[in-house]
Order: sequence, then C-alpha cells, then structure tokens
Amino acid sequence: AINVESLKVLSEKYPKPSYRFGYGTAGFRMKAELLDSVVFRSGIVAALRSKKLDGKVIGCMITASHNPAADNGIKLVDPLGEMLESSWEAHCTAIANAESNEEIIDYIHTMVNNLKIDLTKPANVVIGRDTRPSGKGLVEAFIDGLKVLDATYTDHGILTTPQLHYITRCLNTAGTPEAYGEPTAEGYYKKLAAAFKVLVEGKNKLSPLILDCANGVGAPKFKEFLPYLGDALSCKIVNDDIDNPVNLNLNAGADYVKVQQRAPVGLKTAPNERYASFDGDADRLVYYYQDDDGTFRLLDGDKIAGLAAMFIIDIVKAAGIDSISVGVVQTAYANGASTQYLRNTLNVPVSCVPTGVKYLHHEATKYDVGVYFEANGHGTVLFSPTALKTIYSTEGSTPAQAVAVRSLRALSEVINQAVGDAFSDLLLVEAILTQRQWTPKVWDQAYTDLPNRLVKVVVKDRSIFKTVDAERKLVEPAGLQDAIDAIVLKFRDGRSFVRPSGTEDVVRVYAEAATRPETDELAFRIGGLVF
Ligand code: NG1
Ligand code: ZN
Repeated sequence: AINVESLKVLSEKYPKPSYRFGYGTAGFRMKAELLDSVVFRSGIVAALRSKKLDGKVIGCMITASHNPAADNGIKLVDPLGEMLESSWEAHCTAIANAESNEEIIDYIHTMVNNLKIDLTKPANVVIGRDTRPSGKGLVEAFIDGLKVLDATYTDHGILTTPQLHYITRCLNTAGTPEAYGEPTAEGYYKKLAAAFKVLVEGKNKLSPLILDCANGVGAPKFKEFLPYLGDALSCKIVNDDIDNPVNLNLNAGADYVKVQQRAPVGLKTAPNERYASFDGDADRLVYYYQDDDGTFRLLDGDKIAGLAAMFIIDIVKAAGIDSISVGVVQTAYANGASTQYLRNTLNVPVSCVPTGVKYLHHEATKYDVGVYFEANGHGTVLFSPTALKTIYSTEGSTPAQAVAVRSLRALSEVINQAVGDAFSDLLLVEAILTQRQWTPKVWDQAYTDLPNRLVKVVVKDRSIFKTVDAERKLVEPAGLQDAIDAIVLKFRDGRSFVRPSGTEDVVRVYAEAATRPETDELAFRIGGLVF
C-alpha cells in the first residue's frame, strides 16, 4: 500500500521549487539544487514501475553526463537496461510537477487504477551515481521516495552509467537463457576483459592509448578495470582529477572534443599517437589523433560506426555465415560523408531516426546486427537473438572460419547490449585496430568528413519549433524551412537543419558544406534566421 504518512513527512524534506520539470531524452537534468523534490518523487515512480513489472528490477542513475559539475540529473532504467518506456516519461513529469502531497497521492492512485498496478507486488531498484558532489544527497532523496512504497533497493555507489544499465540487465535475466552476467562491477570487468583477450590474442600490441577521462567517473572505474585487462591493453589515463569537482568536463571529455573539434586540456597531441575521450558518465567515446602536418583529426561516433560495420561485415563473411545482415542507424547529426560511405562503399542499409538513444536502439533491433551511433560518440552494436543463435551454433568448416566465428562470439560479448558504453566501445575499437594493425590515420582514410558546425541559439520559446522527417525538416514556424532551403541551395554539398534541444533550453543549428569557410557561413546564416 501507499505509505501516506511517510510520504507526507518525507515530502516536507523535499519541497518543490516553482519550476516546470520535464522528463526528456536524458531524464531530468538541471542545476543540482533544483532536483531534490524531483528525485524523491522519481523514487515513487521507480517503485511503481517495478510493481507494474511484477517486481522486476528498475535502475536509477544519478548523473548529468557531460554537463558542468553544478548540474545533476536522474534517469530511470527499464529491466533489460533500456531507457524507461516512453509512456512512463509522462508519469515522471506529472508527479514531478504536482503542487501538493494530495496531488501526488491522487496521481499515484490514477496510475494504479489506469495501469492496473498491483501495490501488493514487491518493488526492487538498483542505484548508481557519478562523481558529482550532489550525487550522494540525491541518492538519499531517491531512497526516501522508495520508502513510500516499501521498495527494496541496492545502492551501488559510484558507477558509470553503462555499468548501472549492465547490472540492471544482469539482475533481471539471471537464471534465464538470456543471462547476461554477474550483476556487479567486477562481473562487468571480467566479462568484457575475457572477450577482449580473445579478440586480440596472438596479435601484436598497439602503442599505448592516451585516454582523457573528463575528470569524471570514467577515471576511477577505468583504473579499476585495467588490472582485469592485464597486458592485453596498454593505456595512459589523463584528466582523472575527481577530487576537485569544478574540473568535471571542464575543457575536457568527449563532448568538449567533439563540439570544439580540438584536443582536451591536459593533453598535448603529437603525431602518430592515438587518443580517446570519455564523457562525464562514460557512455560516450570519441577518438582523435594529430596528422603529420599538425592538424587535429577527430574520429567521432560516425567513424566508430563505420569501423564497426566494416569489421563486422568482413568477419561475418570470413566465418562463412551469409544469413546475417548488418544495418546502421544514425541521426541527422551524422556527417553526410559517413552516410555516403556506409551506403555506397559498405553497401549497408542506413536508417535515420530522431535524436535520443531510445529511437536509435529501437531501430537497431530491426537488423540481425544493428550498429547505432550518434555522431557525439554514444552508441553500440545490437545482436538479435537470431543472430546470436546462428553465431553460437556455427563452428566454421575451415580453421580460418573457426577463428572468425570465435571472434564474432567475442565481439557479441565485448559489446554492451544494454546501452552505449564508452568502456565497451573503446575495447571494440582497440580490438579492431589490433586485428588490422591499423593506426588511427589508416582508420580515418575510410572517408573524409565534410566540415561541419553545430551552434546553439537561445530563443524565447523553443517549443514553437516542430520537426518532421527524423528532425531534418521544420514544419513550424511556418515558412522557416523554405527560408533554410533557399540558403542551403547556394552551398556546395550544403546541408543544414534546425531542431529544439531535448536537454537544454536552446535551438540547435547544424550545418555542413564542402569547405570550412562555407560551412561557417552557412551555420551563421541559418542561425540568423532562427534568432
Ligand atoms: P539534445 O540536447 O536533444 O540535442 C543531446 C545530444 C544527443 C543526446 C542527448 C542526450 C547532440 C546534438 N545532441 O541532445 O545526441 O546525446 O543530448 O544526452 O549531440
Ligand atoms: Zn553521457
């Protein structure tokens, strides 16, 4: 039953500020000091979700990813480690905005009735948080929310976001044929390390990777991981200062490197070295290197998708399996040159979906092997149950085929099936580069990115911007798309689109064109239309 007395008492601890909250593509995310009431109430929703799913374990991650240290956020995770089902996002938003205890209670009753939730069912939740100083207090608020419905929970303390997703999936699949692994950080390390070792066995080791951890949770966790990898991976960590929270994501990390198109602070690039950056909760990864002429070269999520798709197609062929098809899912932010490469060189089907992992993930499940990446470095590769069955029931009829089958199995183990994971993606890239004995420069030669620019425009009301066609076209405000089209036409290889951000109070303008100056001018002119 609902513990109404404790709701009233606990709710006093977490008064709601006058603010309109919205559960978006990244959950709730804002200045940490605004979050107490939201997180407390999210505890109630998490418990309801678990009861609705017959006691299945729901995940809760307290993080604001690549945002500054003063921000924080909360995301709920469904049993298989996926994002919370979209219809429940609205319930989170509604409860977060309730103006009184009575309204909260009424809303719970409405949910119980409409969704036929049996309150006598158990509720189970697992919790993780990143290194933000506000995290600890927010976890306490969340746990107080759980108490309202007597939910049981395990608090795992500091974790990367993908580790929390992994643990959630393991707990819910334990003892089934889909069992995913031991539900602990240690289980995660063991599983990934074992698979990685198979992939690099007998190959010459690459030069050390230099890894920027954005002064976030990736630093202590990757250090924890390294001993499991032994000498299979050599890696030098930079930007690992989690003791001074102001440094979190400050001029460092995957988002900074991608948006600024330059190396992070604390890292001096030299030719022929290989660099990578995590974001603040270690679910995004980008690579980069310095060209012989000193130019900074980015290998972003699109480049990772291209590398992964190329490799998987080859290895499936080498294994003598022709029944497995590979597809790639992108968003409108994918570089035009990457889409061309996938379609015309690799000959793989490419789908474009709206921004937000849930859309990418969902679309990727339609392929036997679905590779999905956002240009910003968030993504993974999904193996369908049929593909897995084929991979595990094939032995290969030649020694070469047998080796390829073994690699394919290890790939499906090294890649996090629950969510995009910077650790797991890093091992995927390192394994491919090792198997091929490629430098980042060779990897980069697959195609040349079109110059591109992403700008934020602050507008009075971003909700007036309505898009269609996977966010590539505006239908409102009326006439704006025609004006955009008219400008884009004047630029060689020009492409530009405008959409409201789902995580910040801004409108984003993306532009690409044949040259850097043309790209900048295009972005500037489209930005001027929106402003
Ligand atoms: P918004 O703010 O909706 O553009 C950003 C990223 C997404 C995704 C989400 C969730 C860009 C252009 N957008 O979304 O790709 O990562 O945050 O964190 O990078
Ligand atoms: Zn992140």
